[in-house]
Amino acid sequence: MIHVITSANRGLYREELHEHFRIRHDIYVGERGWKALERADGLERDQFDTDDAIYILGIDGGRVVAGSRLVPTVKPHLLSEIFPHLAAQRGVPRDPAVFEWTRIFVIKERREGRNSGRTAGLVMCGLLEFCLDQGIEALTAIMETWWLPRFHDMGWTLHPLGLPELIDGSWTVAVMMPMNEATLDTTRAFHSITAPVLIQKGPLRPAVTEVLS
Ligand code: A1S
Repeated sequence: MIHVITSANRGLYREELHEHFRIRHDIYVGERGWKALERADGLERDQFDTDDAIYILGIDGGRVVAGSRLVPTVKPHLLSEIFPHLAAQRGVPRDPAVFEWTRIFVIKERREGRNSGRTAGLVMCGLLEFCLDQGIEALTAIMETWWLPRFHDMGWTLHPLGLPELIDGSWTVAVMMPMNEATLDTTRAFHSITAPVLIQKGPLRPAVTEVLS
């Protein structure tokens, strides 16, 4: 199932969070070859893995199988600090109801291809459920353009924030994606998911109101 981890319930998930940073290093540094993220401790963490970061993790039988990160756009985030030029046309959104989505992964054994992708689909449904529950109205993301048909097939709306650029050999674009019930419905239908998938254990931290204070 899909679990949400914030600074409020992090104590319940110490091992899983550590495992997730280790898997991120394996995948982003080892598999994807993003050497700028390499760290001697073998844990991929950057300056945006702060107390404000929210993690949506797929955990199966105590094992982390998938993950994603949300960061409030009113705080420093990847688009505002590193890639603002990708939002040259519409500007970098900074809004308490808009979060930046980064670091989606599925471990290799659970990858299933674009037309099924059930584990990835569970993460996306969990993410949508969390956003709707917390009043998060949209996500921003920086993505390689191969994602575009995939989101189109799932019925998502994507608003480009600027023109695509070639980054490390991949065409990359920044987008804003509204989060709403219709998108949750079409994403569930695409992945044949019929019920809520998100588990919220322990104290909850209201995502939107918290960053306002
Ligand atoms: C963060 C972006 C934001 C959204 C947050 O038609 P198909 O079935 O062949 O399509 C496949 C692949 O071709 C395509 N695909 C995956 N990785 C690709 C790549 N590096 N370049 C070009 N195309 C790529 O996506 C379809 C499905 O891929 P999959 O791996 O078989 O299955 P699954 O289960 O849907 O998992 C997709 C993800 C992206 C989660 C998985 O491949 C993964 O964890 N990759 C490593 C982490 C990663 O690159 N994350 C994106 C960070 S940008």
